[in-house]
Amino acid sequence: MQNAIKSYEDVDSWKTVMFLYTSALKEVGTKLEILNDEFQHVHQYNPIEHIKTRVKSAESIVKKLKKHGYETSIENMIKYVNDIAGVRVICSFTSDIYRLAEMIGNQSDLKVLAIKDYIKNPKKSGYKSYHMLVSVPIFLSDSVVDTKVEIQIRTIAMDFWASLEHKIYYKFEGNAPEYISQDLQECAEMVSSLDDKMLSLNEAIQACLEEA
Ligand code: 0O2
Repeated sequence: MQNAIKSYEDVDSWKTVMFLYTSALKEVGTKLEILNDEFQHVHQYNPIEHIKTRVKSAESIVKKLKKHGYETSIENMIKYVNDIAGVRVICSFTSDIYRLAEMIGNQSDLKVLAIKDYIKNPKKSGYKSYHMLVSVPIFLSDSVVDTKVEIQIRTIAMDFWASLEHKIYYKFEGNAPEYISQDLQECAEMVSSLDDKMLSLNEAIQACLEEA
């Protein structure tokens, strides 16, 4: 890199911003893998089914800035778009989500900037997921830059619903007919019951194993 980055304020080019966000994704991705491996080592159980990372596309960043009434600039995207670096963690059971969130919160070098619990408070659409906005220090040759990453933690069932709903809504560009929104909300309820059922089944199996 030509110019040293001392803080976010020095970040003035698209390439540099993307370099920071990509580095932040690597850091957080590795942390999550270590937590999962440690859990397997101690409890012989993996709370994480899989992890997906992505850097938001330029088009999506501009769309989000416009939606919130901000001009398109590097400064505004750093300030106002919190999910440029996104990690999606897919867990087996709802209980794993809170266990994992606690483990992430206990990492001393991560700062938790905000939490949105859309599991306890689902969105009107029916969307459920646990969002953590964290900042992770990126150690460069002569400076450290705290960089934001949004971590979305959800079960396989929640992810199934969110992925398909996202696709359907994209087709309608947010203006789906009422009966479709209604059906999607019903599907979200089915997905929640499935999660509850799977969790209680798992607890029953654990209890049987302990008795044996
Ligand atoms: P993409 O393509 O996943 O990146 P916002 O409300 O979006 O303006 P904020 O604070 O980022 O601002 O919102 P939030 O609720 O914390 O997180 C937004 C992200 O959560 C979305 O990113 C989606 O990934 C996911 N999300 C939120 N609500 C829904 C929903 O109703 N359905 C689905 N499928 N996903 C949802 P983007 O940028 O919208 O999209």
